[in-house]
Amino acid sequence: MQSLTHLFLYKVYIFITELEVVPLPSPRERSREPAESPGWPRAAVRRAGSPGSGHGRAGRGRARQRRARGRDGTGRDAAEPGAAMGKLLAVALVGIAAALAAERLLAFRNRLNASREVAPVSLPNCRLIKGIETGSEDIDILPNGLAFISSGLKYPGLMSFAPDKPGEIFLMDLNEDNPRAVELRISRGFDLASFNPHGISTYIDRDDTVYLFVVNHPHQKSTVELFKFVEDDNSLVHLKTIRHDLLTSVNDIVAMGPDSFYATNDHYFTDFLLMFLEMFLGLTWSNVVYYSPKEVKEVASAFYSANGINVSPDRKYIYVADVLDHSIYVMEKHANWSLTHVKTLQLDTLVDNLSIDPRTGDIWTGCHPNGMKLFYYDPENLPASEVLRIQNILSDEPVVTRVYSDNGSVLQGSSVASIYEGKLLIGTVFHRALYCDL
Ligand SMILES: [Ca+2]
Ligand SMILES: [Ca+2]
Repeated sequence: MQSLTHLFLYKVYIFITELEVVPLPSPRERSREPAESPGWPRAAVRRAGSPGSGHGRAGRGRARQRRARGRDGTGRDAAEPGAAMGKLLAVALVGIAAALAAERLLAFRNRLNASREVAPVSLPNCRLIKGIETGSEDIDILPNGLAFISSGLKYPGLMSFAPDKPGEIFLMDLNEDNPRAVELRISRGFDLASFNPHGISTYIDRDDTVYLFVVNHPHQKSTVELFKFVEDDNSLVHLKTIRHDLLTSVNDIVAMGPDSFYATNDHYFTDFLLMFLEMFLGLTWSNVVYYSPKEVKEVASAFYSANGINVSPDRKYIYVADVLDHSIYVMEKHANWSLTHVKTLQLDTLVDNLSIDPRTGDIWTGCHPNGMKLFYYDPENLPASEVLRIQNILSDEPVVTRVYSDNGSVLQGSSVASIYEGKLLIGTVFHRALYCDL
């Protein structure tokens, strides 16, 4: 909390220091320049560099010239009452800004669920997966029990235990008694050094080809990498990199075909400070985009931060987690790929990725009970983990069950939970992965 307050105060300080009192020219000044001593009859407070303020550095130069014209030969201010008025206005504006900022800070803390602590819920026979130490942000399990795991995410503002190591995709065969995580080999022709995998999704084509879609953040950009999975070889063949102006800050995807998908943009901005400001101010500028080689369009908008996305087993509904709204949106999918809002399920936790039980249609989700602990990592106050199961989300009374919860002593920052044959695999943003019996 202390570091957040410091960051906030720093931003208020920067905001205030960049405010500039720019005098408006007097009628006399406007009519015949240069004026001898026009004084400062009125003052306008503008954001330095903002449109209309004279465009940054050049504008500041002109402002200085105007001030110089406002002084008489002795260097004294020609109109001190005007200057005092300007200062009063500036102080008033700073006061208003501080009050608004305090209100925003409170709302921001609520969106992060900053005061929530979790009571533990345990499961039998849980064990940490050997070899996964630096995250397992997303997991997708094929109907035959092969689980893909994305690992090693580096995301602005979030912890990473191996910031200089490229990310990896692991495979686990959940049919084995003691499944191991095996790193998949990735074909050449792809820049592995900058591989930074985030959300993933699989698609099985009619000819049984398995495609793996991976959200990637090379050099803090967003791309979607399309791979073909070669099981005999434990490898991924890179097919193509998808970039688009509408895919700017992608968090997760759900495949709709061999080269089409829905994607969530978790923020409007991509610059870290602007992302922070977007979250802090509570802007709802995050969206969902449909992508195919023929058409790319926004299909849902006005999220605080759209995160996990998945599809119902009958493929009629798309589920979207809004992590900062603590909710899951149910959207109906139409023939032209547009989405319409059906309902919203409100929860008391920051919902990350969504997995679907193909048999029952239940939603399984990895959640962050307290986002403050996730964003401001403190080894003395670890980010917790929480897994929810949501049954009958389309009914009037969906059933929400807390299946697993831990204060971070075992598992930190759970982001995904997927099931297969009575087993639960839980992944995390930057920590380990846990495998439990249900
Ligand atoms: Ca996913
Ligand atoms: Ca996610």
